[in-house]
Amino acid sequence: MSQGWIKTEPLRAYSTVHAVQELLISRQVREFHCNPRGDRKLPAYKARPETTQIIHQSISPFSATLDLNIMITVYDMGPSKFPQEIGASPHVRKVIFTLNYKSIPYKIEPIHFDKVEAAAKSIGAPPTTTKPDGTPKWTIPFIHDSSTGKTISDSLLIAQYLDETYPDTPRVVPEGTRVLQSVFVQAVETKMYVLLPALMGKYEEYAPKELIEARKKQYGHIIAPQLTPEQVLELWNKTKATFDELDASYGENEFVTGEKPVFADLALAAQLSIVRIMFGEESKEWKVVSGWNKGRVGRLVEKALSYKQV
Ligand SMILES: N[C@@H](CCC(=O)N[C@@H](CS)C(=O)NCC(=O)O)C(=O)O
Repeated sequence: MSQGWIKTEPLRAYSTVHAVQELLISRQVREFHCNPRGDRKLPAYKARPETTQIIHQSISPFSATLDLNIMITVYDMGPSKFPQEIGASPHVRKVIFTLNYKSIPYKIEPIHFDKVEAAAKSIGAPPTTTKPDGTPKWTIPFIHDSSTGKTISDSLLIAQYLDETYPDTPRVVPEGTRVLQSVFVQAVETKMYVLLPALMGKYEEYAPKELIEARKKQYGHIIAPQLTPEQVLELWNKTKATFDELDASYGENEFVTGEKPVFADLALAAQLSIVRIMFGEESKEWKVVSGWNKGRVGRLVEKALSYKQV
């Protein structure tokens, strides 16, 4: 998803009332997110450190946030249009599932699509790829870890950094598996892109406008303006077939490298959990997807979701 296109639509203008309303909503979202069962005492809101203040002033109306002495800040594309989700990027979910699996506390900062580069530069996050003209390109996710002062970009590199920095947590990029995991994750993403035209309608309800516009520019050539029900069904069947093909490679293993999940498993869960988030747990779409790969997809997403944010 990261290749090829740069969006520079101006940030929408917020009236004061609108900004305050959004800020309140964002606080509710954060409270829900940080304290879903109401069993954690929430400290008072507090101004953020100087650098982050600058990001916030230039990026979004979120100018206040909770300070839970959390060391890791995860930057996500957002805000999502679903009140229960702060950000909207499946790539970021790979990091969130990894942090939850490792029981490492974190907070999420949503960034407007057209401010990713500015935000990344202002905290020193390295670029992850290049634009068609050869200049550097920044993508979400990147994280900042205040305990080490480090800023890391790219979900797999973030996972590896977390393994190395927090060695007492379960390892997700075991020695010698990074390249293979990277190829697996790219393969899963390629399989999912086949379904993209069938998901676009729902995606528009979920993701921020700027991101939708960007994806339309990026994938306009494959997103047919009007799909017939037969064409939609064909896309679903094709995608199911390519995920079912994966099953044979697992042998007796439940997970990619054996009995415990690694980054590749969490990344697969992250990509496919988007269907559950967008359509709902009870939807026919999620029921179908959770059966893919001999039911492994459903089990994997359940497992990934069972690791809660600490
Ligand atoms: N391999 C990267 C992919 C990251 C990626 O593609 N992120 C998207 C998030 S939706 C992005 O930031 N795209 C920016 C753009 O397309 O301009 C990772 O896993 O971190």
